[in-house]
Amino acid sequence: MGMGLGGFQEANQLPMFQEFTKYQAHVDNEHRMAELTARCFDRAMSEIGPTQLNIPRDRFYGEIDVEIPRPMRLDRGPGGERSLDEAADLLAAAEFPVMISGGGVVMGEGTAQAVALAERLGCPVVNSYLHNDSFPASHPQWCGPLGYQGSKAAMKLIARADVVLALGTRLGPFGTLPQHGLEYWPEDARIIQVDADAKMLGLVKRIDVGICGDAGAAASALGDRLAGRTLTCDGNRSEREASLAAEKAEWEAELDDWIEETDDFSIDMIKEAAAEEGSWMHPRQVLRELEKAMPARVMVSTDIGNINSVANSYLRFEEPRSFFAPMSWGNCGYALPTIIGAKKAADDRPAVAYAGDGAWAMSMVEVMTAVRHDIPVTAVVFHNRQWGAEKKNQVDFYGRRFVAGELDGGENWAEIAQAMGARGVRVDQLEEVGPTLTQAVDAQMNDRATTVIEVMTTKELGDPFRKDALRRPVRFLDHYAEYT
Ligand SMILES: Cc1ncc(C[n+]2csc(CCOP(=O)(O)OP(=O)(O)O)c2C)c(N)n1
Ligand SMILES: [Mg+2]
Repeated sequence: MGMGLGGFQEANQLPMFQEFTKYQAHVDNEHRMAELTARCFDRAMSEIGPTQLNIPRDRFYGEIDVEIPRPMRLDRGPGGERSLDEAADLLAAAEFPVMISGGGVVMGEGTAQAVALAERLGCPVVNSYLHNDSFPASHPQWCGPLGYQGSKAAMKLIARADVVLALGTRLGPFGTLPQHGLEYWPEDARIIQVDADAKMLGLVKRIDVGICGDAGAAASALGDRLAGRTLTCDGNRSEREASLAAEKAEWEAELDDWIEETDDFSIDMIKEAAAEEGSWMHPRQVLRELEKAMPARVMVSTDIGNINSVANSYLRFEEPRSFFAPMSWGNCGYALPTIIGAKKAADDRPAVAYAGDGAWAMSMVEVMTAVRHDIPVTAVVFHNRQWGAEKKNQVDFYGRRFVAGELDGGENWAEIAQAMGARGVRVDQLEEVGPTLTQAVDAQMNDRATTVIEVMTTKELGDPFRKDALRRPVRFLDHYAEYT
């Protein structure tokens, strides 16, 4: 009744949420409450994203007599016959096919179908960006994630592809950009893209065949079309398997040896840390130790930041719905609240969140939510005393002109966690990293304890998010002349 009069907490919420919802409904009349509520859920499922139901306060009161609609769930098929036939022919003639397994495989619960098709093709399988749980990492054909801070093995193998099957992925820029100095996207390859959302087909990358369908259903339809056929790539299967295994072994060895960053800034930071009081670990070494100590069936959420991005190379999963990342939305403060939600949904699985110290400070009050509501989780906080990801841009593009990049308040995140009723452990010795994670996960599963593990790291920085998004500035003022 009072809309537009400036009452308490009045704001027009629809425009605020418009940009990041798939559908919005406003309840103008309580008699439409059930219909619009149902539509919001149906659209969230069919359009695969968030929807908003906007209910003015006074619409909550009153009695209505309606039939509550039953959920409507799309039965998504494999896609059109013509596009599936064309795709099957391309795959049958491919010398070096490569599969990208994306989030659509996870959301469509199509892992088994993706595995079966990959095995028929004997091809390398790479994960799309931050969908490391879209193919079992122990599978011999798994090569790791493509894109930012991804696997060199995945990139080198896809670079050789003559046909790419992009299964359930929008092929977003973050996941297809050059990385580790490799321009790996196979420009001359024939690209087959499968996505449940037609608007994603051919959006970022040129494609040859677009299949609008469910990733799992499309994989099995393609498998059916290839059954009984002799494929060109059957002829070179053993050579392809050998090069796949060799690339994987080489990348693993490189990760084992990649203890510290070697750019000028990182070298300076390592020296600085050595001269400082206290003990500081190399982020990559910590990530490797955490990886080794990850329990079976773990769910991991990662935040946005430099160390969290580097973590991409060290996170491997066996089952879908194990990896939660803010994706291209990129919101700091994502990991802890997300893992609390995941734990609530899957209480029988260990739940671990990674966050940088900056992002942690944006979100850590939720430790109290975990404690108060008995939703035990384990958080790892990378204490590098800086907004590292932002500073990386200032290193690469602005001559180390740091503006508000330091987080040097001397906080003790372990003690802050204890003050919120959780357990808190500070770790500054590499050999303690794995055992501390193991203990915290045991406490989570057996004593329902939430633990914050604070790991003390140097200020080394890995590659930045989007080298392509920044350029060196032209300085017109003497004051800034040296900052280029
Ligand atoms: C809500 C929000 N605010 C700001 C940013 C911009 N941002 C991206 S990464 C980053 C730095 C993160 O620092 P930290 O969490 O300490 O991780 P580090 O890079 O040091 O590993 C910031 C501020 C963002 N992505 N989201
Ligand atoms: Mg930080």
